[in-house]
Amino acid sequence: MKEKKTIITYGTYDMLHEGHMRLLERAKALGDYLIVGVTDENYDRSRGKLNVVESTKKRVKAIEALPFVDKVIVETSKSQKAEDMVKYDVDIFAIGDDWVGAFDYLNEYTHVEYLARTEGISSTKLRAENFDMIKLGMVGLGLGRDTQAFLDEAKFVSNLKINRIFSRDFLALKQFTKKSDTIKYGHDNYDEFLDTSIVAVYIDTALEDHYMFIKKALEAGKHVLCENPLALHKNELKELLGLAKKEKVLLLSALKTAFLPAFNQLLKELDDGVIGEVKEVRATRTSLYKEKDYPESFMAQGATNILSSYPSLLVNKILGKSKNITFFDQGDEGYDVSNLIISKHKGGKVGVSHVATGMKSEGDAVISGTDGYVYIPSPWWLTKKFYVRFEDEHKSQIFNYEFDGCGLRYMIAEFSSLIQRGKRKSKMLTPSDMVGINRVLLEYNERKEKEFKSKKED
Ligand code: C2G
Repeated sequence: MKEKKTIITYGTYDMLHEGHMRLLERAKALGDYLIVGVTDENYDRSRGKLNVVESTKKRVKAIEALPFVDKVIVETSKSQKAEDMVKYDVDIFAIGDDWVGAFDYLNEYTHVEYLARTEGISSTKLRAENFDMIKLGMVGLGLGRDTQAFLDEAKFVSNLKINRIFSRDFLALKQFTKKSDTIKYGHDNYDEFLDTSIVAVYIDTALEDHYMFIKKALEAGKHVLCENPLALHKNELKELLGLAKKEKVLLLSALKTAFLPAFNQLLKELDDGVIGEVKEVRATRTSLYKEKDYPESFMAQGATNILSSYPSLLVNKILGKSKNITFFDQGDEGYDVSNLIISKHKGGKVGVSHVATGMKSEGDAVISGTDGYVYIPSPWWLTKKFYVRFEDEHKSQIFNYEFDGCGLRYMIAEFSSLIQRGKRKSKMLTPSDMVGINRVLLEYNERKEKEFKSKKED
């Protein structure tokens, strides 16, 4: 006979409330020793909980402070529960009855008990009561990305309302607002649009207009989420980030990959040394825009301007800022249709980014380390799964973070959550990350310009 009966339960416990506490008290009453697993941010996001406002640290602290809790652990993946049952020799797994049936598989390891949930209170309700609704306006009618996809994904983010759109194209605007079930107000005057009650904008226009649209929005005190690249010329991004700081608003680059659960897990694993010391990062992104319905002017921005932010994100996040960059470009109509970008980083580490709009290639990524490598299958920028492989193939691991939709919801959730929490920087994509990523295409544009000038002089 065991001396003490161990109970375990799990949850997010965002904005700890009476419903949580009552459940924990009753769980403890089932035995002698209560272990509480608090879900971490990344796991929550991967299981669709996008709107959690408190950090893992804060939530763990709140649970630790409860007198009836004996031990707090952090839950990082779906498979952890079964492992914990064995590890802690658990007698009872207790959880609210909103989960009835979902954890029956754990009966193989322990006794599963569903406890009645407290009616009338929830974190969702508290968040709605405690945080203002964020009104967001869209700028541009889906040039680089489908406007409707953004709206569909935004529905998964709470406390966010999108009901206005700006476009210079009056006819397209009229057609869009007529059809849309959410956006009823169309503006063809940007100043008037900024003068409304919106607090934030999402910009998706022709690349050369990003800088001007961002600048005006920041000056009007609006938070900005903008498609890539944020700026095409030297010093512009730094100026915009300085302006955002001065206006105390958020400026975030819409690099959706940076906010995906699998991508963040990958960075964590690399930081923990899963493949030893990283020596090289290779990533490819190609897209034949000509086969889609894109205007010539968009194509004329060239492969580097249109696409390099994605591989640069991977390279910069893992290897840090680039020290010197070599470009091997191809193109014949004044802009590049392919560019192999090789960058050198601290410690002699190498980044290899390949972008193309005029040829097709495998869009995968490989990160090589002293002990092994990570392989992210195509399309790596929609990171769902990655493989960690070693010389000894038996040691290989697969990390799987499948997600629904096109992945935009994680980015939109981060943007809106930062605004709600009064934060002006994202840890997932810092201002310095944004500057490092932008630098690659700025260098390329600068060199092209010099080349062009010297040719003219000849
Ligand atoms: N709960 C409750 N009454 C409420 C709200 C929540 O009894 N009004 C319970 C839930 O049933 C759950 C616990 O409090 O047992 C934590 O709830 P959440 O923070 O919402 O976490 P949840 O998503 O249910 O975590 O691994 C995570 C768990 O599988 C589930």
